[in-house]
Amino acid sequence: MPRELAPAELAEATRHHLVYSIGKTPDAAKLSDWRLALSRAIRDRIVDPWVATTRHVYAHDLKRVYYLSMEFLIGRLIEDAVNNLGLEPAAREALASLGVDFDAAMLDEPDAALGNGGLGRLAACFLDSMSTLGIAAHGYGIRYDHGLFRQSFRDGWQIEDAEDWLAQSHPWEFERTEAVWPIGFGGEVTTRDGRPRWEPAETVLAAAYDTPIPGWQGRWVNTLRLWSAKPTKIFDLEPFNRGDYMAAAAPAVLAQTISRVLYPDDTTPQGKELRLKQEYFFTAASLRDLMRRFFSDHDDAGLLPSRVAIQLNDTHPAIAGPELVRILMDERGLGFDEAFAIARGTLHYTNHTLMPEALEKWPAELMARVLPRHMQIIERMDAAHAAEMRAAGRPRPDSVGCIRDGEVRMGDLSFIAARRVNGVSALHTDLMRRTVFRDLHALHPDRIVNQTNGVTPRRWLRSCNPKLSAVITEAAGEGWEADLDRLAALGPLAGDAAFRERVMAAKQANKRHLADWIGATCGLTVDPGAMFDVQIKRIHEYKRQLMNVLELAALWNEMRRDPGAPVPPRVRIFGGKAAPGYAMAKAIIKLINDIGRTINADPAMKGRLAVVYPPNYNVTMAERLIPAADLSEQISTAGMEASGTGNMKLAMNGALTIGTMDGANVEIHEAVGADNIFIFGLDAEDVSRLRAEGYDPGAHVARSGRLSEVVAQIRAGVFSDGDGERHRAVADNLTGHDWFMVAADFDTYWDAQRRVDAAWADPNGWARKAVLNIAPMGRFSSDRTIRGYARDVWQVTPQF
Ligand code: 26W
Repeated sequence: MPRELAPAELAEATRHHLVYSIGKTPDAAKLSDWRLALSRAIRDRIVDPWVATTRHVYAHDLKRVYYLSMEFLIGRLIEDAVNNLGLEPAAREALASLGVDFDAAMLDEPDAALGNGGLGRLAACFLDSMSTLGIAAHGYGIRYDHGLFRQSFRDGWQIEDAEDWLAQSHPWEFERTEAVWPIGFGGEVTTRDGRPRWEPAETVLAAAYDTPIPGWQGRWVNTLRLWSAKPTKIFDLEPFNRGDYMAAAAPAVLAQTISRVLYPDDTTPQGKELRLKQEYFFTAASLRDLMRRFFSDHDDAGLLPSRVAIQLNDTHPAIAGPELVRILMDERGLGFDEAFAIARGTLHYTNHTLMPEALEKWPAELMARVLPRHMQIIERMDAAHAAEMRAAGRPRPDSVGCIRDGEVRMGDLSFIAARRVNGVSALHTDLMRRTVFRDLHALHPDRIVNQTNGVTPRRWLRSCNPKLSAVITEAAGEGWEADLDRLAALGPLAGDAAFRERVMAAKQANKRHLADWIGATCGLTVDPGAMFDVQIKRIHEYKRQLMNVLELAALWNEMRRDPGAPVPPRVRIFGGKAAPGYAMAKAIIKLINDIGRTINADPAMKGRLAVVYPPNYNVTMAERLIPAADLSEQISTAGMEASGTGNMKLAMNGALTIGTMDGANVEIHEAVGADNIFIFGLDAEDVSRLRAEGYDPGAHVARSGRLSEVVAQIRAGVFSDGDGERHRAVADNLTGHDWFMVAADFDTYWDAQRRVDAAWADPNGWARKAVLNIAPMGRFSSDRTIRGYARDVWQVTPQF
């Protein structure tokens, strides 16, 4: 732990950076100048332990972990740094002495939105845990100029605008001009002295930017290295002299396009060439970089599996298999079998979704055109695997193979090139073995293991919910942030009224704070005494925001029909973005905003029912909403949400869950007990059985009076100024197709919500359940998850 820092010292360091790093005098400084200056002062405190960590790893030749991910949904870094270094009180006092509001300064930093949702945020939580546990790890990704788009609503429709996190300088990164790698594309494969030789047609440079990742208490600092694309030739003078300025700039623009923007899809790959180039660009640069580091103090490539573990965050970096084999064969002169064996000893693959449309498949002709040598190697790896299985007397069924119907299947490629393959919740891993990877699992029965997701309690409890954290420290003592199983100490206190009072007082204070923010930003007055019912996640049909809003409309009908009905006041809060090309998800957003507007405009609902949908849900908004949530909506079609991580964050902050037996909800149910969660609906078996038997959504709608009433209202334009056409697509899909079984689960969902109402009517009982949701959450810390990866996948020993 860096030595204590007095507020005055930090104030002086901040003032120094304001003048000498930012170039501003205190009287002229704006909030962002002070925020940048403080960031520099804090960063100075991170560099020493960073250097010490790097030296320690080299000195002890620790096995290294490389986490390759197209996405790192980091959010703001300033609060992480301040909290992990234990500098929050000092920083708050230091800024106050300089006349600057600490909270405002913290919120002034733009989110690094370098991810879409669950997969990207998980990668960020893992970075925090790997540093906290003292694992020698690097994160490798892309330094997008523009992260996930900024969402706004125009008349209830989602509008996307480019995000611009680098508009101001990013104070936490260091440009590494010495770490620049040429990355080739296209061209052809020739033979030189008997060995294949790839001659790329175009080359871009991958330039490294390092961000230090301090763990809890700053004892260990790992590196996140993000690659930015640069042109080999910055500027073409010849066309410029001819006045053809576009041609002069074109090469640079083209090269930089590779790291220009994050693809905003979190399910259906667009299959665009640029996306494949992005995947190869960062994967190849990362492999070059880690191989240089390996060979800087090892010379036997055969040692790689024992000194390096590479984790592929889904199939997006799957080209790492062929690239590693290429480098070992074509550049280090190894034979194919040895190269392939080394790759299979070093690579590990995590699957995050079973959605068929989300499994990446690249047209073989595109792969052969963009990466001709890799296409050759993929064919060789595939053939070698088939031969190996034949030799083992377990010939591969036709369903298995990296290349099929003219497509390269990145899931199968990742599986055959990996030592371990893991799912992200017990149910998901089980379904992997029984569905998408059934045949590969039969061939390699010990390769698939489970590593249930987790979240970092530093950001998602300590930092975003200081009020509840103080109550937890009273009960569990100091240090629970890095030993979350200590939350168990709260269990016995669930029966202690005074303790419950303190937990709910923290919740109430967070709700009042959020109500003020909703008032200021959405212009809506909400009652902090009402139940805050929250569904925050990407908009997707399988996550069933539609079922949520249909139940809401049915509740509105009920409350109007029977004003005396014992329905406690609720504020239903939505947050989430839809992929720009996902029409049905965007239609669902419009329906939510239309139904919300209708309910909020109904005088009979004042103080009884309100709908809030703040635009541009992101990490910082999650940190604002989660501490104030009473009810957590985890209502996906069973078998479709691989894990979920928002469910863990909300339960950790004392929200009760209403949900299906899907993903990690199953393990949350196990942890909190059936009395402290509201489970409903079909489970994964039921869903596949109903699908097999033939599912008739229309019949289900007809059988539900409440649902058919709402569908009729939608068709009649009740929520759309009488325009029955506006939401026709949603209504038709629901009654005609309903792949995600909203109609089948609607009535049990309604009943579960009424069970929630009954529980809410007993504040002591609710408080007790809230405490019994927090207490067992230790197992959902990403520290537990990373300890699992270290033991079962990477075979590394955490230092702490
Ligand atoms: C190529 C387009 C694309 C991009 C991202 C396809 C799929 C993805 C991700 C795998 C989608 C994703 O974020 N999956 C989520 O991963 C979380 C972390 O493991 C899980 O908790 C969620 O259940 C899962 O939906």
